[in-house]
Amino acid sequence: MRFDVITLFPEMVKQTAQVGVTGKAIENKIVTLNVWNPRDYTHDRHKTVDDRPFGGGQGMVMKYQPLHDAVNAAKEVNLTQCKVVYLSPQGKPLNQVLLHEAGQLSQLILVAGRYEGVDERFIQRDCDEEWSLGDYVISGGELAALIVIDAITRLLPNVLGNEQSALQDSHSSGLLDYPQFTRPETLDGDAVPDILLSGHHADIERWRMKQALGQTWQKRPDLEKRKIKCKY
Ligand code: 4FV
Repeated sequence: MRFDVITLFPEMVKQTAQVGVTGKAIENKIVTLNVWNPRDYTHDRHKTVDDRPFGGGQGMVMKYQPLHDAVNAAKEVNLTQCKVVYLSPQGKPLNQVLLHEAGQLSQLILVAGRYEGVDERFIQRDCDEEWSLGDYVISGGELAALIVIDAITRLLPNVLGNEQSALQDSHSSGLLDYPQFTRPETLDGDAVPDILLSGHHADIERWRMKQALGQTWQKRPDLEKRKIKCKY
């Protein structure tokens, strides 16, 4: 799968993606990552990518033309299953279902905004969808793009050591995760649940499912059961 990120901070994206699961997936050529800086598609001496908002208001808005040309450059590879997504607080809330579907694409072009955002005509004319990390504002869309890349990459075949672990991730099953424990067995009298030391795998699985259901009911009753059939 190919990821392209349109960003004013290409190095931030490239360097962060080289770490951990995404870095390994890039090294193993399971995913490729290309970054495109709108500033490289400006035609004025000052390489202007933003301007003041019409109608007044604070901050600056990213101009249409550099963004448009950067997206076109990313599209030149001409992969069929391609989607252009703008990351913003106005977007569709990110969740595992949306990310799992995106993992079926050949190319995902992620547009990271800065300042107060981008010219609305760019969203309407050049973007297929708008996605949001959540109902809050961050300084730039790069962190959102990196989260999308990480969350999709771990769902791809042969990325995680044990493919099942993507299936068992919380939210992949539509439930929150069960509690995890590791050594020491007792921490100031606070012991690991006996069942986990029993070696009875069927009983442990049953206990874990009950815990996941309980955690979900208690912490996130809003989660309907999102049964995801991963492709492997
Ligand atoms: C955001 C979010 C987000 C808004 C202005 C970047 C910032 C600046 N992106 N989910 N929430 N973006 O706050 O994705 O352009």
